[in-house]
Amino acid sequence: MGFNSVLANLYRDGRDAMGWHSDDEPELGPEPVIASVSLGVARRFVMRRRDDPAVKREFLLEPGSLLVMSGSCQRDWQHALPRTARPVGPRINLTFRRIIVPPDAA
Ligand SMILES: O=C(O)CCC(=O)C(=O)O
Repeated sequence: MGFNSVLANLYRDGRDAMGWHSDDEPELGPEPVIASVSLGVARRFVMRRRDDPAVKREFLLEPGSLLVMSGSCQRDWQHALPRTARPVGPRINLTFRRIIVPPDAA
């Protein structure tokens, strides 16, 4: 089972950001594998547990990095790409996913 779609996000500068969310849309299935490739400037990527938002993890997503989220990650964690006041250039993020088409929609 490979990926069959990719979502591209452009962050023009540090004012562009992504709020807290999980990639838990029904069309992704119960335990989606999300492969996230970062290009451009490095930006902070933060995660927090849904059942205890005080539990956080933080990663610096460098250009060329690959972050894979799988298993219960989307069910148990939210993630975000915070704004930054630092003067930073553009960043592009590509997230590869598998969209599962429900049988009655085929
Ligand atoms: O830009 C990123 O690294 C995060 C993107 C993201 O959260 C998403 O596409 O769901």
